[in-house]
Amino acid sequence: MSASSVAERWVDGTAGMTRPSNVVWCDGSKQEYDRLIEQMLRDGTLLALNARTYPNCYLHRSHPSDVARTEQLTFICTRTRDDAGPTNNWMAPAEAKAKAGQYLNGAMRGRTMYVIPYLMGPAGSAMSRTGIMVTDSAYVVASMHIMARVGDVAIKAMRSDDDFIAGVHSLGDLSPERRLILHFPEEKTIWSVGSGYGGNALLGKKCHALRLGSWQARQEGWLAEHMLIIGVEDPQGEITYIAAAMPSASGKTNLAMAVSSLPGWRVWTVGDDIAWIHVDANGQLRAINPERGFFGVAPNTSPKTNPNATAMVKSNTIFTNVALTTDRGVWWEDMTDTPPSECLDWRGKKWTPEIAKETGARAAHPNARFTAPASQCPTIDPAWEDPEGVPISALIFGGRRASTLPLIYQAFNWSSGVYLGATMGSEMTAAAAGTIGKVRRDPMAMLPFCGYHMGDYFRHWIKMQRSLSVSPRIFHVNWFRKGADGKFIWPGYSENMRVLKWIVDRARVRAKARETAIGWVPEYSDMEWKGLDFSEAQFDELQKIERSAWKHEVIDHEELFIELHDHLPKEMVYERELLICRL
Ligand code: OXD
Ligand code: MN
Repeated sequence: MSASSVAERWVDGTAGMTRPSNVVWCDGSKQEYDRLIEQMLRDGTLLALNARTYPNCYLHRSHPSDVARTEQLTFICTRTRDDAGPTNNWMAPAEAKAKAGQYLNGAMRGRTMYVIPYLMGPAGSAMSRTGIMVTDSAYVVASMHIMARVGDVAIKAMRSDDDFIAGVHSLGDLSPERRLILHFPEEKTIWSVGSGYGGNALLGKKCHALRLGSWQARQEGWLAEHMLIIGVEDPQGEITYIAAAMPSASGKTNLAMAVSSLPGWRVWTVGDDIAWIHVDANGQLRAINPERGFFGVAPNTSPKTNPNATAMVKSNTIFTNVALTTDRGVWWEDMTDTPPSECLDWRGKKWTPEIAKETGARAAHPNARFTAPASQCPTIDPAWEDPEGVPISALIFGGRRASTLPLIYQAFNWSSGVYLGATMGSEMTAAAAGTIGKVRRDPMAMLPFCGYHMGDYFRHWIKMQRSLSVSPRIFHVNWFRKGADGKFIWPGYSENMRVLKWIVDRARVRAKARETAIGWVPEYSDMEWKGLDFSEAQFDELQKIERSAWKHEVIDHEELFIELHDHLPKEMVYERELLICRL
């Protein structure tokens, strides 16, 4: 493989800093993947699963202190603090490089440095972008093979010699004390040291496709979003594409692969985590999924909650921090109704239901993951790799809210939709005492992923409408509203199809709605109820808009707006004032 001279010079310079014993350029081939797997089976990085029940599947156990993204160690290193904004951790570029340089200097001694040219997005798409990352982790290389398009395809997609995001990754010594995830948007560079966890180490994903992606998107006039993409097919066979943003661990993968409870309706999967959205020559939004695989949360994935993901991970999958059953299969909490009588937990220790009862020990880590090729998803959309992307007709924002937010409402227009996305929030689940139930504002589910000032990000969203000839309809969903009895009112999962149907019908201007203070809502009779016993009274409880609660809600929005003060677009202030007037 030949890379551009800029890339080669950068790789040489990085090797000069990290001092690997050898440098290997990856070609993305199956032979390369197989060699890496064999090597990791030999050195114990991977365990082979049952070749009959889980062909070509492997288990990786991470360092116990390296199991999730570490937001407190993640920085945006712009020249000025103001460009990173108040919602990001910021470090000056020189200080960041000096600090991480200490951990990276000589970090690859005795190790191989793999150079991975990768393409985010389908081959041949003008929306796709190249990255070149180096890493000393074979697990990262194998995972990148699944999650991105690796090799020549990435080099060929470069529009110029320096048209790539440069990523340096080293496991370092895996100590959280010497871990840093650094983004230098002005230099199109990422440095990540001290973690092998997907969100920190697979640099194409959160670091490139969202943090640097959002920076590039703003410069180039597109959107890099923390959104799933689905195609909803109606009984006439017409597909309406929707992108949806929900905070991490709120069921995005389940929605991306939803099974419909409505006959004749079905969901096609384009992506489960990230959408790159451009405006085409006709002023229509079109989206690609920059990824090639799914890095999903295993716990709570079951034949009941997500039969498609369950089928998808039966082959060619790398599992991380799940439990190992006695027949070399995998298990995690809620995967089956009955737990195995014995297995090895995510750290390799004996686990039984009795031990769990006594000590509270979990079999799988709560953030245990599967890494599987998207092509194996039974509902993968035939157009998921279309270089032109898919046309987006609706956007959904969703939070996890026990009260106040109805199951579904539609924003009045683009700017009220941007306001709705900008102010979305979720109740924190397992946080420290006193904070449970507190709403964390997570604008467009991008709080940990926006690579620049959040106020400028809202401004960019508002501005996008100027280039649109058709504005997609914007909706908010909340599957998690609870009744007076403390139980979820809405059954969720496959029944969410009823909500998707109303959204599609609204986008196609064939469903009715009622105007309220916060937006358009369906009446009971506007929804399809066949096959579900759900009364009008239950629906009213689910859809109730309490003015007093909403007044508090709007007061709460102000906290974020004050934080963003001089960068906040005036449209957001107007939208808030309009909402106050209507309430
Ligand atoms: C993810 C996340 O892993 O959002 O997708 O944290
Ligand atoms: Mn995510």
